[in-house]
Amino acid sequence: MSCAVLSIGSNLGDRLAHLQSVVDELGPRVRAVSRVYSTAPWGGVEQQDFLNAVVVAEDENFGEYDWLALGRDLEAAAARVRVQHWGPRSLDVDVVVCRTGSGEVRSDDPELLLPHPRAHERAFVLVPWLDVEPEADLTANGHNRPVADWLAGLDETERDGVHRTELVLVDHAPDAGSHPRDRP
Ligand code: PH2
Ligand code: MG
Ligand code: MG
Repeated sequence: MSCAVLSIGSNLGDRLAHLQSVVDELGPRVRAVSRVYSTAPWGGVEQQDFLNAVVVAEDENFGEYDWLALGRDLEAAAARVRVQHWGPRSLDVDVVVCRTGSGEVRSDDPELLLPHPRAHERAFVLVPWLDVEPEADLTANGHNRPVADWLAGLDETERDGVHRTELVLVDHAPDAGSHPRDRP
């Protein structure tokens, strides 16, 4: 059994549809879905704004590499439909943290670094994550801190680039009504 916090983003083509494809494919594994945020591009490459969200998912039979593989399959599916040439991402699915019965997974594999080594620097990950897990914490640079504290420590400009939208990802899971985002 494992539970993954997934950061999903798109800045090419039908951005919302690309994000929705992740929620659709995860199906009953979805535990919570954040709101959708419009976010300024992070990392210095001039490109279109992204839509970003965070999904928490659980699967009895999944380990961390299964989440990685699923993410890559979804990225490939979105790219096949939308991307004509090199450029911004039609869909990016990143595993931020993965929790199992024996605790949070640490991984030094360059293919799957866990926890995600840049998550604590990215308001486009931290803000939607707090929607669905307000009490979450995250280890970075050897420090375990509440996600809210990592966010508070970021430059104002970084936080100001993240805007909540009215867009909603539709979760078809049977208990979708009990998700935090659906509460008044
Ligand atoms: N993903 C990147 C690079 N920069 N910026 C934002 N705002 N959102 C992203 O998802 C993103 C990015 C490559 O993974
Ligand atoms: Mg990424
Ligand atoms: Mg990625």
